[in-house]
Amino acid sequence: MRLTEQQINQYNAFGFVVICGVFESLAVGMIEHYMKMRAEGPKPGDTGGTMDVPNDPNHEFPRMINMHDWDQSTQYWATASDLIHIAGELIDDKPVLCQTMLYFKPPGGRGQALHQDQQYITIDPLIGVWVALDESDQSVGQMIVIPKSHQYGLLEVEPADTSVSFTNVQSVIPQDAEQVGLDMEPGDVLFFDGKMIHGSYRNATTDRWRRSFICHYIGENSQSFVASQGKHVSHLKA
Ligand SMILES: O=C(O)CCC(=O)C(=O)O
Repeated sequence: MRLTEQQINQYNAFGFVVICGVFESLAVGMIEHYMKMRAEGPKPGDTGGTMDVPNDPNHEFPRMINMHDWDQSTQYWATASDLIHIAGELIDDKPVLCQTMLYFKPPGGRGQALHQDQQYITIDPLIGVWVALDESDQSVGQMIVIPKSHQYGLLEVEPADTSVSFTNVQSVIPQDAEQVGLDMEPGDVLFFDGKMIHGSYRNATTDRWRRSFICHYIGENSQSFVASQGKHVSHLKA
């Protein structure tokens, strides 16, 4: 699959692009695979979110991380030629997988406060790849993006509202920023720049899941950097 010039321009100008249907034939099987894996019990690095909201269903279905280290299917999907190819076109380098995650987001589950991925992973360029496994719309806590926010550079972090976010840290959001929700179908893929502000709100439904497969890639020529004081999630003042 090759991107059009318009898709590449959209990524560069807005910090993200959605490519429809890339994983359409895989979404159902992936849900089955990860639900079975989740039912096996705890996995290394599980994140159920802050404990101040004990009834958050994310505690029962915590987000998995770096499954590609111990699960062959994840390794296969995360290096699927379409993802690698598109990521490579967008960062103009050979992509290297650096992280995988599976966010279950059951009915009622909290979202993740708005942030820049480089407030977590200090390597540049960095590209996030978010694969919708279920239909994702406003009521299930779809992905929220702030178009063009990659142009702000790395921003400061501040405490997040943990009544709606399972993480306790977020980006300081510039005043003129406009939040846009992305409606996505199973198998649609969002590619986004490591500095583009994004996140999600609570799954407000009682009967729908919002599962997503998330990969992060750096380029072979990407470089590590040190975030200035106050701009990395680890700098959040207690
Ligand atoms: O899936 C979400 O709601 C947020 C995921 C996210 O922000 C991320 O993977 O960096």
